[in-house]
Amino acid sequence: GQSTVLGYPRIGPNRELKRAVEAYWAGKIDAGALEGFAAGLRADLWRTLRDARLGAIPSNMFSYYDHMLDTAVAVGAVPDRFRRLGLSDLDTYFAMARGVDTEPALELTKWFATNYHYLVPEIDPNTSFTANPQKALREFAEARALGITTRPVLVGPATFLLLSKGADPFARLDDLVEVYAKILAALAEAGVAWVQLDEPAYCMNRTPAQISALRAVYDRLGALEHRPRIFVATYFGEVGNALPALLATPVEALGLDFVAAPGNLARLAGAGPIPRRTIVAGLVDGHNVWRTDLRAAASLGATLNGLADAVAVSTSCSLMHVPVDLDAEPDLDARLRARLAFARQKVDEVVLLGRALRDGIAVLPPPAPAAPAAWRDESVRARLDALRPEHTRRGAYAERAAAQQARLHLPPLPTTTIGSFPQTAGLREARAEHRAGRLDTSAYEHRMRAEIAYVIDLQERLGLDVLVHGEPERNDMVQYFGEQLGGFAATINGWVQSYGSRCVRPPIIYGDVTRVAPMTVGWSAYAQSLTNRPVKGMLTGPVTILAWSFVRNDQPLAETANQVALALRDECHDLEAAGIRIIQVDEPALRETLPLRRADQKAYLDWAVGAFRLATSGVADATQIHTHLCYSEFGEVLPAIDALDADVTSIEASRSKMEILDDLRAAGYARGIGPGVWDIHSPRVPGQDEVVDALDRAVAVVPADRLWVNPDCGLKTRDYPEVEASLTHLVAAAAQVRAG
Ligand code: THG
Ligand code: ZN
Repeated sequence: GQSTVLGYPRIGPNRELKRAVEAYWAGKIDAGALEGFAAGLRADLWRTLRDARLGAIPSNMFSYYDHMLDTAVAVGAVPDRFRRLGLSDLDTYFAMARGVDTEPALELTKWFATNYHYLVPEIDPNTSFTANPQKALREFAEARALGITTRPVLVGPATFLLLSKGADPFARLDDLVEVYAKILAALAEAGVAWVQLDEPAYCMNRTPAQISALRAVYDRLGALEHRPRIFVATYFGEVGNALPALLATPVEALGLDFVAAPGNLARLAGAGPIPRRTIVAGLVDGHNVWRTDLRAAASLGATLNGLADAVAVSTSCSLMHVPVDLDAEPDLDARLRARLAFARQKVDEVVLLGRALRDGIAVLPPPAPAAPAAWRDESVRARLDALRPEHTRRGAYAERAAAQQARLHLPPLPTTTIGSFPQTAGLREARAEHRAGRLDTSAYEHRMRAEIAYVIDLQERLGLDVLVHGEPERNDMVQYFGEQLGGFAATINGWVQSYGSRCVRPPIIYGDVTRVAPMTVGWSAYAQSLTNRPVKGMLTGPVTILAWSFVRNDQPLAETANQVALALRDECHDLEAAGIRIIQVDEPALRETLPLRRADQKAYLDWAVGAFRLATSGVADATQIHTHLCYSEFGEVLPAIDALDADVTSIEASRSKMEILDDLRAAGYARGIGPGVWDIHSPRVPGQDEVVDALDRAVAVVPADRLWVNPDCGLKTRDYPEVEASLTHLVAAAAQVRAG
C-alpha cells in the first residue's frame, strides 16, 4: 500500500520560519542566514516524513510566504512594477508579498474555503512567462543529498490562471503550458520521477470551455517525451465533470478528496474502468483536527481498490491547514487528545491505512473511545428542539428604527468605529503577564479599565457619536470567545498559517456549546458607565466563530452554529439588561465558508443567516443591532447580507469606491449602512476632503438618516497618532456633509 500527503505545514514546529523571516525583514539577519535556516527546516521535515515511513514524500511545499507566489515566480509572472525596483530575487519576492513605499503588494485573498490567504498573481496579455524551476530543483537536490527522493509540488497551470487577476488571465493558458513543459523537462533531467500538479479550482463549477482546456493541458503535458510521471491533485470538493476530462488524458495519477466530497466515490464508480492509473485517495482530513475513523477509511480504500488498478492513501488536502504536532499539547484533556490528530499524527494515519490496504485491517489500532457523555448538554439541545420561527424574527424595520431613534437621538450621518482600538505593546504585555500568572486578576482588570477609560475619553474628545470600549482585553475575536465558551478547547501551540508570517490558533469545538458566564458584559457596562453617549456591545457572530475554529464533524455545522447562536443570544440579553443600547455582532467570515459548488450554497446561507438571526433577534425593537463584514468580495452573498436583518451593516468599501452601495441596494437592502471611508489596512491617514468625497458618493445612493460614517475595519493594527488624525478628519468630514 502506497502512502503520501499532499503537503505539510512549512512554518516549523514552533513557528521557526515566522521568526526567521521577520528577523530578515527587520534587518537582523541577512539573506544567507535566512536561506540556511530555511534549508535546515526543510531537511528536518523530510527526515520526519521518512522516519514516519511515509511512502512518497513531497518537496517544493516550503514557502517563504505563499505557494501561489512561488508558482508565479516559477513561471516568470513577476509584474514589471516589481521587476523595475531592481531588487535581488529574494527582495523582489518579498516586495510582491508585502509591497514597498512606492508599490502596493499583490492582493491577498482566501484560498478556497480555508482560513489561508494567497497572493493573487497579476497576469496580463504582455506577461512573458519563463521557466524558473530553480526552487523546485534545489529542494529536490537538498532532499536527495539526504538520501530522500521527493515529489515536487506545483500549483497546476489551469488553477494558477483561474486564481489570477488581470485582463482574461485564462486566455494565456497555452503560453503558460509551454512553460510548465519546460519546467517538467528540467525536473525529469534532474532525476525527478513524479511531479504533483494541484488543480483544486476544478472542485468548483466550471464551464465546458474550462473543462476542455484542462483536458488540453494534460494531454499536452502528458505527451511530452521527457517528463516525470504526473500526479494531478484535486481537493476541497467534488471533481464533477473534470473527472472524465482528466481520465481521458495520459496523467499517471489522480488525487480525489473523499473527506470534503464523499460523492467522489460515485463519480469514480460511474467513470467506467480506470486502467493504468493510480487513484490517490484523500482519506485523512487535512482540514480538520480529528482522528480518522481508520476502519471506515480502510473500507473505502478497499472499495476503491476494486475500481482502479492502483490506489495510494493520502490526505484530503495539504496538512498546512492543521497544527503541526499534538505532542506539543500536553495540557489538553486526555479524552479530547485521544480523539485528535494534528499534521504529524495524520502522517501516521496515512501510513497505517496504506499498510491496511495491503495487509488487511488487522494492522489497525482500536478506534478512539466514544465521546464522554459530559460533552453533551441536554438543556442546549432542548432549547434548540423548541425553536420556532418567531425566535429568528424581529419586528418590522420601520418600527424598530423609530424606537431606536427615540432612544438614541443620533444625528444624520452618525460617526462610529468598528470596535477595536490600537493594541499597544503595553496591552499585549499585560495580557501575557496575566496569562503567565505574574499579573494578578485585579491588577489586570485595573489595567484594562484604565485603557477603556482612555479610549472612551479619546472618542468623546474626537466627537464620535457612537462609542466602543476598544477591546483591550481581546487577543483575537474568535479566540477570546473560544476561551470562555463551554465545549471549546484552546491549544497552546496549535498555530496554523493565515498569510505570510502570520498565524492563528483556532480553538477546537468538541462538545455542546454553553455560555458558562457572561463574556463581555463587564467590560461593556464599565465603558457605558463612563459616558452618556451610546457604547456598542461587541460580539463575534456564530458563522465567524465556526469558520475560525476547528469544528465538530459528528453533527451538522448548522447545529453547532445554532448552539453558538444561543450563547450569543443570552449575551445580547445580558448586555441589554446592563444598559447597552447598541450591539454589534461581526460576521467577517460570512462569505469565506460559502461552499465551492453552487448546489450546496443555498443550504449553507440558510443556516448561516438563521444562526445570526437566532443570536440577534431576542432583543427589544429599541435595541439596535449592527453587523460588520470584511475580508472579501460580497457579490454572491448580498441577498444573505440583507437577510441578516441587522439594523446597521458596516462593510469594507474604501477600496471598491463605494460600488458596494449600489450592489446592496440592488439586492433589496434598505436599512442602515456604514461603508468604510478609511482603508485601515494601510498606514496612510486619509484627508478630510477624501472622506468628504467618499461620503458625497455615498449620500447619492443612501439617504443621510441611514448612512453611517466609519473606518472600514477595526483599528487594532494601527497606532494612536494615525488613529487620532484619521478620526479627526472623519468626524470633520461628516460634519461638513451634514451641513450640506
Ligand atoms: N482572527 C482569526 N482568523 C482570521 C482573522 C482574525 N482569519 C482571517 C483574518 N483575520 C486573518 N488575519 C490575521 C491577521 C493577523 C494575524 C493573523 C491573522 C496575526 N497573528 C499573530 C502572528 O502571527 O504573529 C499572532 C496573534 C496571536 O498572538 O494570537 O497577527 O482576526 N481567528
Ligand atoms: Zn473588518
